[in-house]
Amino acid sequence: MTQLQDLVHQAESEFSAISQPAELENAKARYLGKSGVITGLMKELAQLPPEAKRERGAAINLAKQGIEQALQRRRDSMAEAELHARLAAQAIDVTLPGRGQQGGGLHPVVRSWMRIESIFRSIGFDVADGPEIEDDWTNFTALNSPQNHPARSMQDTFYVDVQDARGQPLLLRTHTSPMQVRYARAHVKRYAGADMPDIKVIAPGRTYRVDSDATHSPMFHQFEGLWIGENVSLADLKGTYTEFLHTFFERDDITLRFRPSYFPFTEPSAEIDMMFDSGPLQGRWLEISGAGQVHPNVVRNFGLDPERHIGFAFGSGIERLTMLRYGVGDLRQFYVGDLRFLEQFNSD
Ligand code: 2NL
Repeated sequence: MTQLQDLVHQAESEFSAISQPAELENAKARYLGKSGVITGLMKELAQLPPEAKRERGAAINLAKQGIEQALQRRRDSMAEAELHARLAAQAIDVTLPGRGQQGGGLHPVVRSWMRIESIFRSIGFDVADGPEIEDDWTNFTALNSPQNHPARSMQDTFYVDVQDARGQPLLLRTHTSPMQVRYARAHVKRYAGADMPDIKVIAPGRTYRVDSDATHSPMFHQFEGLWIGENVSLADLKGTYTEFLHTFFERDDITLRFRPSYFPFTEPSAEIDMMFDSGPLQGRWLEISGAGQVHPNVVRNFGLDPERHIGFAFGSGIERLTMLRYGVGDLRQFYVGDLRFLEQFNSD
């Protein structure tokens, strides 16, 4: 092998041992640069006779081309390696199997809420709606709650730092009653006394109280019922609530008990207790609702004469009814959003 072929091979193996572009450019200078090996050989040509000069010059040129090609090959392969490395680093594994479509479901409290609405609609009740941020008059005063009632204190109620037209701070409604107050007043105004149909409405929704432990959540769901007419009695309350419980729990072997109690907005007032006559909860009295005959002051605040209009109201917790229907032991399960809990209610 000639000295020039050796030189080309030496350059080739030197280039291929290099992995950094800057090093490759240094190596190039050693062969092809101003004081490089090839340039040196070219300079030596001057001393040769013309015939040998041409021959030697052609051979050096060939070697120079060989080195330039080796350089270009190494540049190309380095660029390609760099591209591969970049693509590998940014790779998206398109072979990963998809997660598929997850079926959503309704929250158990919402399922109860919907069942309650449809049961009461089926026996002639309308469904009211209203704001969760209420004014003091509609949430408390209209419902005959005295100014010094503990429910009106900062410790029991979430107040909002905004005042209403009467200069009272707004609050998060502490019960669903204010929806019924609004509904009843709008109803009375609409019929202006002439041939007014009964007020027969339920009001389901979120309510808020400063309270949090195993059996109390600062936000919970309630539904209240209100039936006012010229001849509505506590017998109607008993019939209505019994019918509701039988339909809600899908069973007739339930015993009800009305136990005397006190609420500012009803007189007389009662707690409604229920008992399953069979099954795992058999024989245990369960507090299920508050109720009573609507207080004359509340009837007056609806814009009606309590000597002529009379009726009843009740209020129950939707979480509590849902726990009894499905056998849920801890109220807090409803609020943590654990799918292993929630998924159990998607098929009833
Ligand atoms: C309870 C007590 C009750 C009412 C709610 C009511 C509503 C109006 C007028 C009069 Cl607009 N009363 N609602 C009456 C009695 C009891 O609920 O502790 N429920 C869980």
